[in-house]
Amino acid sequence: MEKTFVMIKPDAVQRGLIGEIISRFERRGIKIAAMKFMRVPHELAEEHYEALKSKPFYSDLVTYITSGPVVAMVLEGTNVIKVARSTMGVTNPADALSGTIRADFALEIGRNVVHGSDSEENALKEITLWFGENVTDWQRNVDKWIFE
Ligand code: DAT
Ligand code: MG
Repeated sequence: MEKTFVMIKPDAVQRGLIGEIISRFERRGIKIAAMKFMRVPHELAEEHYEALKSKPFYSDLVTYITSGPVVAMVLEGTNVIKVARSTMGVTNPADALSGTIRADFALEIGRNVVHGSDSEENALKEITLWFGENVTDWQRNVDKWIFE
């Protein structure tokens, strides 16, 4: 079963959207494998967004992500990397499809409320960076009604 790293960003936490966002993943059938509420240390933010270091918006991005607590999660399910991102919507909320998290709760690219890993390689990297070995392997009783 595939796993991905998802983060509820500081704007969503401040706006009281944690429950709403987690509900959307839960209702879709996605399983939670790890979760923590935390302030992001500067070095962790820099490492997380290392691939974007040369971008003009990089320092704003690091400031944003360290500006308040976040909820970091590992989610699990069939094709969950792709499915979590489609539940979130595209990067710029202005272009996101109605019904996605970013379209329903955000307006601007620099306040787009959630993060989700974009590939198997990055999912593995981000899960290790944020959680190390602290990911819970468990069976849900409803799994047989969600996974074929
Ligand atoms: P995503 O978060 O959809 O995977 P990304 O990895 O390309 O998008 O970028 C990471 C974050 O950086 C994104 O959520 C918001 C910010 N960002 C991306 N492109 C941007 C841009 N052109 N201007 C400002 N912020 C941007
Ligand atoms: Mg990305």
